[in-house]
Amino acid sequence: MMCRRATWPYTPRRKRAIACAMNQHARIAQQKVRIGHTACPHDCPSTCALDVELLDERTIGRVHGAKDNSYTAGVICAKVARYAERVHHPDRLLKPLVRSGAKGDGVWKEASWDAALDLVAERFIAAEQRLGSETVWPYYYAGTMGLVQRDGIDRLRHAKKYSGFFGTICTNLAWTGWIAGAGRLSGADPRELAKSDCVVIWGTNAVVTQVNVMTHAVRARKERGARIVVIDIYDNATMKQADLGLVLRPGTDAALACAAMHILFRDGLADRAYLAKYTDDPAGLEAHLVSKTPEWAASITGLTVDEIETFARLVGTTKRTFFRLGYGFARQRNGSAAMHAALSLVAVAGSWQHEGGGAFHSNSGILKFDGSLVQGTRLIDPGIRHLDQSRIGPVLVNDPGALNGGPPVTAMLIQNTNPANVCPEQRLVVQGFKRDDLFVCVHEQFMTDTAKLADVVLPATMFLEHDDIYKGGGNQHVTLGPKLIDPPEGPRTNHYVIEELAKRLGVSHLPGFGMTERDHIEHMLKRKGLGSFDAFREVRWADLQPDFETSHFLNGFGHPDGKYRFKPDWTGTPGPNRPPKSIGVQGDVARLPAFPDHVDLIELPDAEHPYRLATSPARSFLNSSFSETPSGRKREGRPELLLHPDDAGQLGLAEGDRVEVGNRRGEVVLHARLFDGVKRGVVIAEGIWPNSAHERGEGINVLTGADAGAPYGGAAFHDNRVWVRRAG
Ligand SMILES: Nc1nc2c(c(=O)[nH]1)N[C@H]1C(S)=C(S)[C@@H](COP(=O)(O)OP(=O)(O)OC[C@H]3O[C@@H](n4cnc5c(=O)[nH]c(N)nc54)[C@H](O)[C@@H]3O)O[C@H]1N2
Ligand SMILES: Nc1nc2c(c(=O)[nH]1)N[C@H]1C(S)=C(S)[C@@H](COP(=O)(O)OP(=O)(O)OC[C@H]3O[C@@H](n4cnc5c(=O)[nH]c(N)nc54)[C@H](O)[C@@H]3O)O[C@H]1N2
Ligand code: SF4
Ligand SMILES: [Mo]
Repeated sequence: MMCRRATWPYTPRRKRAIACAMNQHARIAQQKVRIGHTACPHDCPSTCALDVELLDERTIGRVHGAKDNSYTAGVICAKVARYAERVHHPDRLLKPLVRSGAKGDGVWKEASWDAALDLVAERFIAAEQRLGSETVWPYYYAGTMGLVQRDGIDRLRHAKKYSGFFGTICTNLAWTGWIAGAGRLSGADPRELAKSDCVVIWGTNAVVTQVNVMTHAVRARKERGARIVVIDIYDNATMKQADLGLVLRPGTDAALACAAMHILFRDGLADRAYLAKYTDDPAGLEAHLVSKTPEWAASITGLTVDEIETFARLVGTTKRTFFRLGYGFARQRNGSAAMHAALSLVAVAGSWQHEGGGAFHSNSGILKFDGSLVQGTRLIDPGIRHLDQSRIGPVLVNDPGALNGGPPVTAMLIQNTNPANVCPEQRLVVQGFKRDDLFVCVHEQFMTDTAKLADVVLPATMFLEHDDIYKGGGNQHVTLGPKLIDPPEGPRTNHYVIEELAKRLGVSHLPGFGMTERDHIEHMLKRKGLGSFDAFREVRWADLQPDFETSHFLNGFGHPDGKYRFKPDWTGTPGPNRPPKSIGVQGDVARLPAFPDHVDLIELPDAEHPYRLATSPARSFLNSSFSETPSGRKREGRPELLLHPDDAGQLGLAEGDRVEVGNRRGEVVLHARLFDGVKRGVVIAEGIWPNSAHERGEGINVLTGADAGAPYGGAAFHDNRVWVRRAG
């Protein structure tokens, strides 16, 4: 049969179908409904505990935040509250599809599950026979954060010695900077935000990306009169809530941090007793900072000296200052150094000693589960080459450097991610996916940009339809997500696909295979001392926050000597994001600063590219997800470029004009939105729209670079030099 092609815009028929489903839910919701308990599976630091209205065995109503979860506190984002739009969407994939035209043509033949899986296994075996096991590259990310459905693909790749996956796209620049200083990826209890007197929200658009941060921050303001500071590159939704909003130039946060530390030392506000006890070289730092004056930082950041002085005095005189450090400001080529500099300010102020003070970025380091069975970690062959997730473009066009000495990739299984849309250097990614000698199987919920380029598409269940367990990144809970409704006829779980392929590929006898989702969850819970699946279902979640001393590093930071490092070992610090041997340290490590400092390791504007572009998140989308739901699409409107009115004037652009944004990697057409909450020379494109929502069918990531950030890799999504001009 001929299947659907691109689905934009919504046809009247689809709109009617969705409206009809929503009305039905509204009607039924009037009656008393059952509530199911689960966790949000999406790639969002909040990992909210959810109460879901269950209308019948197959249908949900509204989704609510669990009121009795101390982090979620009853609040979730609008996009998940309306999850009925997504789970009951008429465009969900329901049948395995096999390509029957040219790649990307949108002509498919339906297949049975068995036939589709047989075909995938056959092609994987043939590829392996031709070029060895490393020619197969399983590729996945965090579309679901469930430990079983997300990580099971690892078990298959380890068992089969397929190419390794170095997952860099999101966390590497940020985590590396944090761990370089603190030695461990954990921090003050994020609920302590509510007990602070000053909350610094740094490089995260929390209102949009992790709304629960605001719940606790606003509580501090209401109950204690706390001041909220927001540091970003534009006056975004979070800054609108701030008492002090600092709009700086992208990639200059380290300069602000250094000047603030300079002021604390200068004015006797540095906590010298704390520094002597807990840090590696406070005297060296102080000497280094002598030249890092507010005037120096003002010229780099574009902030006024007054703004810098005000900020420094506020954090230096408010003991309970809580720094909530986000990912966004680290998505620059100097992002690891920026994260480290911001964290160093926390140490100089001595904020860690106080309840409601200190800093938080991620709890990944405290929420470890035993991956021996689900990920098959015992099956790892250390000799297998790894490939960098963010460098999929260069990998797929056979760039020898990106292939790390191994064979070209000729077969892929993709779950929980949409690389043809979200990865940098999109032109290379798409060109690679179109290679005739590459076989790609995509397991998906929707016909994404990546699925459209596949050879086989398998329909996937959604989180409400399968069992899993979730750990928070931005909170301290591990939360159960049991199956609450039956899936429609057709979609199957990631776990099913991995198990079925394992059988066909001859590895199903190895440890970790042959277990159910529940078996895996129960194994992990038991190893962690959290009891059985059924017992955990009753309690719903566990709070794994370590005690105050540990959380605030008062019994030592994570390095062997227990000290915070102002002088990081940029290439020798261990951590979860350290590159495997076959990849090694990345980027211009020689330019990383010995002490916290600003380094111009960013795409500086030049004559051809006078503007700096950031690709910040949109409120109603979550990465590449939710662009399919009608309310999300409606709220976001169309792909736009925020630019300063004076820049627009100079370029002869008016509100709504078509504008071309480009660089050596490509060009994209957007619509101009004049906005004075951004520095001149900086432009913002919010949201990763589907490629098909753009004029030429190419998305914003045509403009972003796949060169790995220093020292441990990562994609600098907000660090792009571009030209901006009226579109022809
Ligand atoms: N609604 C929504 N929620 C999301 C997502 C989404 O796409 N949409 N994505 C999810 C994912 S995967 C993640 S990792 C998290 C990320 O969430 P965040 O930690 O919030 O990180 P980002 O979304 O990358 O960017 C946050 C902010 O950093 C700003 N920024 C960019 N460059 C700089 C800089 O140099 N300095 C400073 N100070 N600020 C800068 C951006 O303009 C943006 O306002 O959010 C998750 N939640
Ligand atoms: N320009 C620009 N690009 C960016 C960013 C940016 O800020 N700017 N942010 C980057 C970041 S931080 C990240 S994390 C990446 C994320 O990019 P993606 O990994 O693409 O993000 P998601 O939207 O979370 O999930 C992808 C897919 O997983 C599918 N999925 C969800 N659950 C399941 C499941 O149970 N089974 C299967 N088989 N599929 C499932 C969804 O349908 C969705 O299509 O994007 C990066 N790209
Ligand atoms: S805020 Fe994040 S974790 Fe919470 S419901 Fe929304 S997407 Fe899910
Ligand atoms: Mo992310």
